[in-house]
Amino acid sequence: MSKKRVAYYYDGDVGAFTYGLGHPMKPHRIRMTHDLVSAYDMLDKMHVLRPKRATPETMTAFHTDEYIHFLNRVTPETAEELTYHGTRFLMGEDNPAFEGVFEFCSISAGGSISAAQRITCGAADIAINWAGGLHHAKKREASGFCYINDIVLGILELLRTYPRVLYIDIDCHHGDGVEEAFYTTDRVMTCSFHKFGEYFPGTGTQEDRGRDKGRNYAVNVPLKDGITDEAFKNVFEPVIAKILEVFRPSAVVLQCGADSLAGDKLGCFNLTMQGHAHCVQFLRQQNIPLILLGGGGYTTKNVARTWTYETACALGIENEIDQNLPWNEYFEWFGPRYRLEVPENNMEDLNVKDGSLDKVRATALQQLSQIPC
Ligand code: ZLM
Ligand code: CA
Ligand code: ZN
Repeated sequence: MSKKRVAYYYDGDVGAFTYGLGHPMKPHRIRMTHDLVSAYDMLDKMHVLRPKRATPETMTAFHTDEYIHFLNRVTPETAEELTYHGTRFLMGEDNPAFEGVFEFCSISAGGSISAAQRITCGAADIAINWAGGLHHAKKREASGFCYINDIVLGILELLRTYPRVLYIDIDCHHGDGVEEAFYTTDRVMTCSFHKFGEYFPGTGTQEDRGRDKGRNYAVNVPLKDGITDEAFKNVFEPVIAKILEVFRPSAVVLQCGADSLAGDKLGCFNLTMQGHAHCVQFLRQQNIPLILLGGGGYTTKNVARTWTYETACALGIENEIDQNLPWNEYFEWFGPRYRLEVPENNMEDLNVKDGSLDKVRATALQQLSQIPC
């Protein structure tokens, strides 16, 4: 497998932001990931870059002026007043007006925009921004822990150069914000794998497949609890292979939300680190420019393990990496085994039991067969 030029975006300030006591989203996991990547000596094998922070103006390529103006000035103290008593812009406890929220967003979005620029200028084959992947953010409001849609901003940057961009989302939640942004265009195909049924945000059925010119260019793969590596691969590979065949993307953006891992605090799938990373390996071998983004992931030690391993996959060195974790700043968090692994658990896979996975795959492939050649 040929070597690839990898650009890795990281801002040392990102780990210090906090959504507030008890909030499941912890920016500190980005720092844990970076520490582990560093302990594995991967930093000198790639271009490590601090992203330029996104300005309010660049954010308005997708978001409304009014929302960006709000986000740029809101503080914990003024939130009540500026949200008109919680009726606009933010979504209750999911999206608190935490200290430094705009700066956090500018780092996250700056990383994804910079990653896209690094790809379009031809300086990298793979670009990584683990602080990105915040797929729920809407044009005029925050949603589901996401304020600025760094993914949409990154894809818009890619569209300045490339005719077609494929977005793939393996976060346990539906990638609704990205789907909505590109719902009526045939230049971006979105494909989300997610838990569906009494689960946030509640969208992403296979009936939702795009509108007007974008009809059939939004692909949804709704899943049930407990999906394992094998079952996931058996739907991911054929659907993505078919998309690559009919859509022929110039670049791929993969949202690597880690709440699809076994044992996640909010997720309900049963993927191992290897099963999750298989998606990265599969896309890397297609030789199409690739952007890897973060996303969800609420059992932070497993997030750090998996995004570290996926960084190794991007570099093509995953087979050389020691399964015993090297000493690092957060070593004790990784006990009792101190290994680079996320094992599966004994939950039942409700997708396979009733053959629902076969139906979902068949429906997705049938939709894709309607894309003109
Ligand atoms: N309540 N605190 C995934 C985004 C999932 C909406 C139900 C809030 C939580 C959750 C927040 C400490 C991605 C919903 C939940 C309680 C209305 C969601 C703050 C616990 C807490 O203890 C908590 C005060 C909080 C939020 C749980 N919220 C779990 N699930 C989802 C949003 C984001 O992974 O896809 C990408 C990054 N929200 O279910 C409620 C309906 C708010
Ligand atoms: Ca998803
Ligand atoms: Zn999620």
